[in-house]
Amino acid sequence: MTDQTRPWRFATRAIHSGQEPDPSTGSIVPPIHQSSTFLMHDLDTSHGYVYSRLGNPTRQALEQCLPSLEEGRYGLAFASGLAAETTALHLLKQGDHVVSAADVYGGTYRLFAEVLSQWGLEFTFVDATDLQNVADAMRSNTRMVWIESPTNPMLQIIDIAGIARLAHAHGALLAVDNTFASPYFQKPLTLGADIVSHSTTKYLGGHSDVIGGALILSRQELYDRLKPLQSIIGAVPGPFDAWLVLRGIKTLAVRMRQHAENAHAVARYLVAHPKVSRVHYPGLPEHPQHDLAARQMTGFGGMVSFELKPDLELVQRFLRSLRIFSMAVSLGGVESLMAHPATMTHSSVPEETRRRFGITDGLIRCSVGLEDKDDLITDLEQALAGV
Ligand code: P1T
Repeated sequence: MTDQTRPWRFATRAIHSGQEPDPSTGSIVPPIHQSSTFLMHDLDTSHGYVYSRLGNPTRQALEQCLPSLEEGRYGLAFASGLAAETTALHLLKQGDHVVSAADVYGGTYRLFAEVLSQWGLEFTFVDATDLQNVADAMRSNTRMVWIESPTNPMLQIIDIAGIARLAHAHGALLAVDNTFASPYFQKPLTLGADIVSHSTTKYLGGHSDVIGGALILSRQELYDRLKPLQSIIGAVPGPFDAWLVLRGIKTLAVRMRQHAENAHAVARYLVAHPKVSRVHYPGLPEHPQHDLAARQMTGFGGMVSFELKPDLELVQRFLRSLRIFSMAVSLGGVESLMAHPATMTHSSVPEETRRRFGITDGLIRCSVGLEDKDDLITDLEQALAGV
């Protein structure tokens, strides 16, 4: 289907792409088609809707909107970010090798290292901020490189275009988890990535009220392989969840601008605080990949990690004394959250690997929400005063 919204800019596409008024009722908002099955008019299952695992009109509205955000051509929605990842990895077969960035969401690490490796895929985890590490890990059977940028939780920036060249020179696909940046600030397909993955649970949904995932592609050949996998594996979102993600996307542009502005203010405050030993935010000039971030992103996002004394009792006291920030995993919602990666999001990563990549007991990850930034800083001030 041709996308009439193509010539429009990001914020306009986010509101209108795939979301034309409903032709049968005029409803401005796409209806929630809460039906598992659809009336068939003949024995031909190749057109129209048949069964909601295969396709559903609300999910299709989301699947049309997603590629318009990422400047791709095809979108597939899933029941979670990990469902999207699992489906993408089914492009590979037993004996294939994947080079993965080591600094990825703990659940991704676990899916690769504990589950898919049992099914005959081989994984090498590297510090992908240095392209040489990726080059050294490539083998004749390497079929995919998997990265995040910015990474979870260290906020490292990985050179997407550089890794795309490397992967393609070896005949491998590059998949980029674009959850942290969101398509508002970064479009990996335009930098050479083959697959973009999202946990739509985060910035796309934006309100901490839905679990979802997505894959976005430019090439038809990949879509033709992944579209059947989506329905064969069956990890699809229900219509209401697809609708919630679509509703979140409508305000993505304004939310991301404010997330980034608030995160910048929080990062600058933390840098100057004597009890904070390090701050990881790609928008700070002292961030080791600040220049790369400025080149491949159009803004630095809403996530900030920082380090207190590596003392679990002190960290817990700090987290519990916050009044606006909630101690919780996940990110990308309107409300500010703080997580402790070593015991929460990355507890499944072996301790030795965690330490090697800087996930100390003092590391705190902060999803800066849309509250007034002065209130957020006042909250940090009072909590830091108590530790
Ligand atoms: O939770 P789910 O929707 O399945 O998404 C998994 C996922 C994938 N990629 C990234 C970069 C993520 O951060 C996540 C989920 N992360 C958290 C729940 C968290 O607190 O980091």
